Amino acid sequence: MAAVLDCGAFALALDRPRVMGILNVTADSFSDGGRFLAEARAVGHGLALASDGADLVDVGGESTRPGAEPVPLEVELSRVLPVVRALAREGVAVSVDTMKPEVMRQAIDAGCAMVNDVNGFRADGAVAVAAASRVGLCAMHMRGTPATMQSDPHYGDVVGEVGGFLLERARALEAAGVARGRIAIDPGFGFGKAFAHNAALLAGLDRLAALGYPVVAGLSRKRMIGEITGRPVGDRVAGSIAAALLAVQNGAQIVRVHDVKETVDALKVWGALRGTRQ
Ligand code: HH2
Repeated sequence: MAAVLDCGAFALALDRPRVMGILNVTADSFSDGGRFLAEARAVGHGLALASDGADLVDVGGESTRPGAEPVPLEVELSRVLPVVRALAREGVAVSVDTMKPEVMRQAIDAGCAMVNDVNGFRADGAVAVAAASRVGLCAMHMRGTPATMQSDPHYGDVVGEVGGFLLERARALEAAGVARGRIAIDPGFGFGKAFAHNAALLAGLDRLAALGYPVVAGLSRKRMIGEITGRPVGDRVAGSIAAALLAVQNGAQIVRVHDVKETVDALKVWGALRGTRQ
């Protein structure tokens, strides 16, 4: 497996777990205030995530929560591009969370370091845009669409099926000319998965890592954490950190989180003390 994830202008060394900080530029996150205020707040938050230790800042302009409705192209572009440009100018490694090839293309022109596609580069033209670029690529597994994905998902061997899908997507990218060292894979916790499926995927991350691509895991504040702790979304930091540590222990190289500072500290302690004996 590559010791480095090639993200164009950035080389992400995978000698220790890396943290992708989440920056949502969605209507619900920044509904109050005008567009300038929303942009300024988004950029400020992105810079704060980077100074808290995020190796990548993942900018998303379309919510993919279960039941979420798609956002029109122009709206997504107007939310995402100014933020990508401003953060890239400050030297932040920006990842763009989008399913739309046109958003990918313009975000790449604006200086992003990675494209993170929850749809696994399945949209028409997505693989071609990825192949024409030099940025890092995260291909995620999702069953169905955000509007429908949580209606009674079924799998036989969830780890095998998700792994098969991710390998097929990675090979589709490589067949189009993408170097293997630019590709990361993500099982997509909560995307068309019931609790038991998420739990099996977390336990089986080593099988996904064995496919030979760095594994990204996004469990932060998700419903699964709420189901275990009984806590609302705003009160899931400790639960999310426990899940991030388990993900890393089981084979993930990059964790996608809201609470960067806390997760970075937890990973430092885990990294320094694991394996030590009395
Ligand atoms: N989860 C969400 C969005 N993007 N990307 C990757 N690679 N892995 C994930 O698990 C993942 C993702 C969830 O999105 P949403 O529900 O919109 O909320 P948030 O972005 O705050 O996590």
